[in-house]
Order: sequence, then C-alpha cells, then structure tokens
Amino acid sequence: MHLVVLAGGVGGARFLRGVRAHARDVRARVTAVVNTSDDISLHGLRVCPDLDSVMYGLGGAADPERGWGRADETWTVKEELRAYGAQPDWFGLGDRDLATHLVRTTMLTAGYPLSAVTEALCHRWQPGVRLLPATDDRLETHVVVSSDDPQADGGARSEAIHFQEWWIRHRAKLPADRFVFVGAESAKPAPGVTEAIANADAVLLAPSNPVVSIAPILAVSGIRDALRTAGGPVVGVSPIIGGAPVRGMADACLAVVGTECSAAGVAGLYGARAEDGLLDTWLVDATEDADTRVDGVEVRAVPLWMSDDDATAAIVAAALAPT
Ligand code: FO1
Repeated sequence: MHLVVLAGGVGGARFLRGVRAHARDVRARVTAVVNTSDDISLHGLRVCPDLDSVMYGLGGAADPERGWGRADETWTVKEELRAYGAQPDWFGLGDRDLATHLVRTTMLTAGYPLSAVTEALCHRWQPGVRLLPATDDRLETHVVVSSDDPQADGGARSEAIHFQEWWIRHRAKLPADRFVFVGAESAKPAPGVTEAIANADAVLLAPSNPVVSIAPILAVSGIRDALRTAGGPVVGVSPIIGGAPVRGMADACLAVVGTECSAAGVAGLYGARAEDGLLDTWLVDATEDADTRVDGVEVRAVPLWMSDDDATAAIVAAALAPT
C-alpha cells in the first residue's frame, strides 16, 4: 500500500508522525509532498522551513514547543549577526539549524536540485517516509500589503513582502490584500510527485494551513490535475476545529482570501472531486455540527486533536476506512 500526503510544516510534521505510525501497522509506504513556498534566502543561505519542520519532526530532532527548528538549540550566530546589524534580524536562525542551511545551500550552489538535497539531508534524519519537495523550482509566497503613504496616489502604497516577514516579523497582523505564489506558473512538480499521486492507494491533505501551505502545492502546474485523476481517494483533514485553527494563524490567511474560518469553508476551498475540485472525503472534528455537509463530499466526524501519535494514527485510520 502507498499513501501520499500533501503537507506544510509544523502541522504537517505532527500529522505525518501519525501517518507513519498507521503505515507501520498496515505495512504501507508513505510519500510526503511538502510545501516549498515558505522557502526564503537570507544571510546567503536557502532556508526551507516546511521541509525542515517535517524532516526534524519525523527525525526526532524538532523542538517540541516551537514545532520548528531544532531541540536544544542555541542562538549565538543570530546574536552575532544582530551585533553586526545584519538584516533580517527577525528570523530565528538557530546554530544547529544553521548547519542544515549550510549543507543545503552548498549542494544547491553545486547544482543539485532541492529533491536531491532533501534526500541527502534525510540520510541523517531517517524520517521513515519519503520527503519530496512539491517542486525543485523557485516558488515563494509573497504577501501584498498596503500601507498609508501620503505621497502615493490614493494615499496608500502597495508592496509585496516575503511570507516569512509577514508571518514572523508582523505575526500576520499587517493587513494583507492577497498572497502571490511567485514562480507557480513555471514551477514543475519535483521528480516523483505526480507519479506518487497517480499510483497512491490514497492521498491525504494534511491539516496544514490551506491557504499558504496546501494551496501553493496545488498551484504547481500538474499537481492539481494529478489529484483529480488519482486512482485512490483524496481525503482531506480539516485544520479548523470549532471555527478556530488547530494551531498557527490560518484564520488570518483565510480572511485574506475571503474564506470562512470553518471546516466547511476550507472544504469549499478544496472543492469536491465530483465537481471539479479535489475532495472525495473530508474529516471534521467530532464536535462539529452533525449537519456539516459539503456537496459531493463524504463528511466524516472524528476527534481531530493530534494530541499524540496514536491519536493522529486514529485520525489516519478513520480517513482511510473504506466508504
Ligand atoms: N517561526 C517563527 O514564528 N519565528 C521564527 O523566528 C521562525 C524561524 C524559523 C527558522 C527555521 C524554520 O525552519 C522555521 C522557522 N519558523 C519561525 C517557522 C516558520 O516560519 C513556519 O513554520 C512556516 O514557515 C509557516 O508555516
């Protein structure tokens, strides 16, 4: 059996630990297609937050509180960079984490594609699932924000900032007009991505941020089509419980795209495979209104709190249970 999971970073890593646990029980192999649009270049290094969060999270090295970066981390280099006034100083570069960015940047500079770099880094971390970047090509989420500027016409100036700056420096509080997935129109799926989806026994959409983690993966040409023609069912897991995100700031992101912050709202974003969308089945939390309906989609209400790997494995089992 082959399971494919589309995932972002912190929530994706937590979900994938449950997928891995379930896969061990049913002797399945797992391919994770991970978002790369959070990737950012800074201080001369290429940083891949979602790939690293998943790699560390499955490799047992992630900081349990933050969910991103390494456990037992120190911040000496970050402090030294700040002492030089080196910008940006708002991004949390950990000393241990830095080694990952150095190895990755060295390999990328030598001409290796991101998928090869990821495979090489995973030799050390042994995540127990195959990690594929959604694409080896440049793909970055930029956020178009408007700020008051008396000189500008209309008194407001529009500018695009990198998603990480909006997310970390501004805590997603800066009013945003829209997200732009820079490079999406020319980015191609990384080697193995569409093949994995095509021959998957099931495809799972992790309860990651639907707007800035799952949507950028779907924006890579060929991936949405691969999902629509996938042989196995496409099952999504709601990242929203009781109208609030399980973690992170998905509510702020959903507001930017004008989608209601609810399990039904996110299901509507993905759409039903029967109606030109993606979903065959949609998992909502057991506390949701029993009348939650999504046209053309089978809705299953199960406890969705990923309190530990066993709880998450139970979600996966419910997701994969035959109709
Ligand atoms: N998130 C923060 O809120 N603050 C940080 O300083 C920060 C640094 C960071 C460094 C490496 C990395 O892999 C992730 C990091 N994150 C940080 C998390 C990251 O911004 C998010 O996990 C995703 O990019 C958004 O889903």
